[in-house]
Amino acid sequence: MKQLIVQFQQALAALDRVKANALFSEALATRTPIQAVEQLVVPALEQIGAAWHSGDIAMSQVYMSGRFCESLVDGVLPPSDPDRKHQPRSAIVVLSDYHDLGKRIVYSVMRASGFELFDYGRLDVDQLIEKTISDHIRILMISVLILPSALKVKQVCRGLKQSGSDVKVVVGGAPFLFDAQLWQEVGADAMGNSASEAVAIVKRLMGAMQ
Ligand code: B12
Repeated sequence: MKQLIVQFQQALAALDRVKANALFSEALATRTPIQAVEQLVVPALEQIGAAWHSGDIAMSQVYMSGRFCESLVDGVLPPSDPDRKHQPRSAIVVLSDYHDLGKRIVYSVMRASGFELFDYGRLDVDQLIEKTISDHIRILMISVLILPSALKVKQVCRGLKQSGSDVKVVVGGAPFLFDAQLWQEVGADAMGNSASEAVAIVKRLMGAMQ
């Protein structure tokens, strides 16, 4: 698998869609779509990020890699499953920053696992508090890309609490992967490292709500 990740990462950095597509198909031959996404796409993008950080590739390569992976993921993760679970009202959102991939994967995997949830797209703090309250959301999933956005989760949690909402806030994304305590510092109820963990967390929260 390591070899495949390196090749996939090189194809992305070279903006070679045909090669990247072929390598992704190779991964899909022996894995489920979500395994292929989490075992190939996610680590390759992490390496792309590290290469940008060390000055080896340009931001445009990072951007194009992200966009291309979005379309690959869109193509294999089913948008819905007919057998929906009875569940508390839930929503997912990107808080403030401009990225979609993490949220898109978590959303697809949640839906593919039978959960129905609102996709709020990208919102800022006040809009998110307002929408969460007016939609009577019980489980709110927040995805962020950069640290300043992660810190804004604190304002969201405070605002929701002040308005009397009993919503459970689940967070995820790069800043929370780098700092294992951050989710508690911003007042979230749980943090997930991956889309599969998101499903497990929501199941646990649902159990505690009954
Ligand atoms: C691709 C990328 C971008 C793309 C995003 C394109 C897109 N369409 O999404 C672009 C080029 C736009 C971008 C821009 C920037 N980026 Co950038 N980017 C990345 C990179 C390389 C990969 C991110 C990614 O998409 N990963 C793949 C997805 C699938 O992973 P993920 O988001 O982590 O999601 C997974 C889990 O975290 C989890 N998850 C995610 N959300 C949720 C939510 C819940 C509820 C749960 C349970 C789980 C969960 O499940 C997902 C699937 O496994 C990372 C490197 C890294 N190590 O993450 C840097 C990185 C995130 N970027 C960084 C930075 C600094 C920036 C910029 C500020 C750069 C700049 N100077 O302009 C801008 C900020 C833009 C903005 N304001 O929003 C830093 C952040 C550092 C920090 N501590 O804040 C990183 C870590 C790079 C680095 N090493 O410095 N970036």
